[in-house]
Amino acid sequence: MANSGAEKKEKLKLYSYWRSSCAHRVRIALALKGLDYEYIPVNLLKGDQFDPDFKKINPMGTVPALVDGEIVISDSFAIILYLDEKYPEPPLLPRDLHKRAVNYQAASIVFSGIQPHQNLAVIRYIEEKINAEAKTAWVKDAITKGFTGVRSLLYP
Ligand SMILES: N[C@@H](CCC(=O)N[C@@H](CS)C(=O)NCC(=O)O)C(=O)O
Repeated sequence: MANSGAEKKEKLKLYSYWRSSCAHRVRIALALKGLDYEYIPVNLLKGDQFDPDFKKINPMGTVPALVDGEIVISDSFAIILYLDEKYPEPPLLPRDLHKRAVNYQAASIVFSGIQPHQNLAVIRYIEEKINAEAKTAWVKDAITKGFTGVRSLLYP
């Protein structure tokens, strides 16, 4: 029983990379909540994400991944919602349903309309199969379309 008390107090662990926008949004949420956590670096440029030990944490081989005792969550949006539900103060989302929906939509544009198109694996693939110019044009297009969408949503 003494053990289960200790488990409850176990520090959160965040597998992260400093240049990862997905990990960055989780770090922002943790900071807003004032939560202490252990930072475990996963160097994406050196290929740490393919390490079999890391793949046991996140079989997708991406950061971020949050470990909370027995619970492992490996998607930034899911992590942020989990943190907001487990630690409700201060809330990350407005109470107003419409404003909340706008927040979800903006988040969705970022996590499904922008980030996957310019993820490391994707841009490496384009560079390898086509060339560096095609990669840059592709990334620029995805980011421009996405942020144009976010701007129209926030400033209709
Ligand atoms: N939907 C996931 C995507 C995670 C993701 O793609 N992370 C990128 C960094 S932002 C990554 O780890 N990429 C590694 C790679 O492409 O090899 C999330 O929002 O957490």
